[in-house]
Amino acid sequence: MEHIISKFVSTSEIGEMKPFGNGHINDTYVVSDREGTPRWILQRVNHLVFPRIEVLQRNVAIVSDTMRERLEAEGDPEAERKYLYFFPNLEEPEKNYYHDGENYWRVCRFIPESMSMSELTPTAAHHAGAAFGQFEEILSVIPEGRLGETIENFHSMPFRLQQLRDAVAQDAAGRVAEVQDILAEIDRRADSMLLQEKLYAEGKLPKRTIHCDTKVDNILFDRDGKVLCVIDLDTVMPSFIFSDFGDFLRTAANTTREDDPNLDNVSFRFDIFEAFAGGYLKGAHGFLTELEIENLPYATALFPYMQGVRFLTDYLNGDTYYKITHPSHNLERAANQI
Ligand code: ADP
Ligand code: GN1
Ligand code: MG
Repeated sequence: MEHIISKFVSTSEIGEMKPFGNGHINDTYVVSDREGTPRWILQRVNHLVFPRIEVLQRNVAIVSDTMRERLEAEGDPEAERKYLYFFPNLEEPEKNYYHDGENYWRVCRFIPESMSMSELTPTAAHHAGAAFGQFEEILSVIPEGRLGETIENFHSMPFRLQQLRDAVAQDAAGRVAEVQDILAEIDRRADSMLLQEKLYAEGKLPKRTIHCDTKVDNILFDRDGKVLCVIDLDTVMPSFIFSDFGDFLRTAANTTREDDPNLDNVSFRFDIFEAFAGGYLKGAHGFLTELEIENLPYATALFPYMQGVRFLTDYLNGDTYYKITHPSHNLERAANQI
């Protein structure tokens, strides 16, 4: 590990290193300096999920530069804590990652005195809404075609349903028989969930550069519940704004965590919905169309549904995508979301 981080930071500076956060995809470590102050985030990028690492790392650089330029233009004194900075590879400074022959690694600046919050107050949800709306507004200056697609069809509902059907047909882990009820529930709702693709095909819905993974863990707050920084830029790409609205509420408005197996605990917090929607409309009002605004409630239903489909697909495939802690984990997550 020390060998890897020394590709980005001089070894004489490096102290302790510990696993960090609870992302489902990459392996994340916090690295401290010799005084014990956390200074860097080291990540092993999951290249099974993100096979096009060059495209991915170019995208995150473009996005973080765009954020930095805006913050600096506004003269924000806290700018350094409000965007992700990726360190160049010391041996190949044109690259912001290191390939050790097998794995891909990157290092970004640790955002000091920041925290993830899984349970939000309405005020914090309002700030988060404004932050994601503003994030989309800032990224709207990136010319079309400049960002590559890091995962194809990432939030396409027909594609995710097709993946589920393929998983059912293959039954790789021999689990299809036990999930008939939840499959029937998914089937019953499928048509109504395809609205965004239908509106897009009719030329009524635009694609915009959006975050595409706005779960509540991907926003860092300061000690007063104010948003510091939108993180996890791996999936920033052109898609429908419903993703950013729906995926945040999927996590933040759930009265429990996304993998709570006790479904009695799962409910929807309207106070969080109202506060987040208010903040989002404030941050994004300059560019949203009437149709986008009208369909925000649909987005709120779509994302738990799509996530349920994705978790169930992974369960049927034998847990090849999301990190799990026990064999029924993906099934519990799917039931919770549906
Ligand atoms: P994953 O794609 O696996 O979710 P993330 O990039 O979201 O990976 O990182 C995982 C967690 O690590 C985040 O939820 C957050 O808690 C923490 N984290 C990531 N980057 C930073 C950073 N620059 N400063 C502080 N914490 C961070
Ligand atoms: C993954 O990387 P992380 O944990 O922030 C996933 C999201 C899912 C989420 C479900 C690249 O997000 O799409 O919504 O898990 N990221 C990828 O918790 O697939
Ligand atoms: Mg994350």
